[in-house]
Amino acid sequence: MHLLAGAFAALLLAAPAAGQTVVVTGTDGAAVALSVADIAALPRQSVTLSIHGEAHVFEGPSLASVLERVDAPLGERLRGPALLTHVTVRAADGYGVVLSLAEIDPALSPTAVLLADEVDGAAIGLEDGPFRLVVEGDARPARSARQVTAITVSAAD
Ligand SMILES: Nc1nc2c(c(=O)[nH]1)N[C@H]1C(S)=C(S)[C@@H](COP(=O)(O)O)O[C@H]1N2
Ligand SMILES: [Mo]
Repeated sequence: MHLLAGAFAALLLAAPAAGQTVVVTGTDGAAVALSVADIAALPRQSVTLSIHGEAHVFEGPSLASVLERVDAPLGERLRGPALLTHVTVRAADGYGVVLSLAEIDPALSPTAVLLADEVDGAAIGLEDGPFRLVVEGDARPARSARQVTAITVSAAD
């Protein structure tokens, strides 16, 4: 019994890293499920964010580079009605955060927005990750959604 429980626990601890994905959906409704490896392969940046008075260094791809995978209207295309485009980030516990695409686009906004997969030099554990939203400069980390499971890009109604 203990052996079985141990084996089961080992399976639970070992399996998730490979199985976890974040589902990213574009304005046309087309969705792509990105794995931990897919996210790790994108160009990386780091951002320091203070959580409960402690500074943490988060690392991962810019959210913009993740949204490029579903052809979000970034850069020169982010003008006119496209400025109404918004991005909904959903977490495993139902938590959610909305950002405008303009505040995510490094061509418009100087503050980085990351889909972090590392904190303080190690992979973000499954209690908080594997993916966590990090908005540079936020004084209170309320938008730093833990356990991000889905990201949806929506055009104006
Ligand atoms: N998924 C999820 N992420 C979340 C929250 C939450 O309730 N669920 N709370 C937010 C708030 S209000 C804060 S202050 C920080 C707290 O970060 P911590 O849980 O690492 O201390 O997480 C943010 N991210
Ligand atoms: Mo909070």
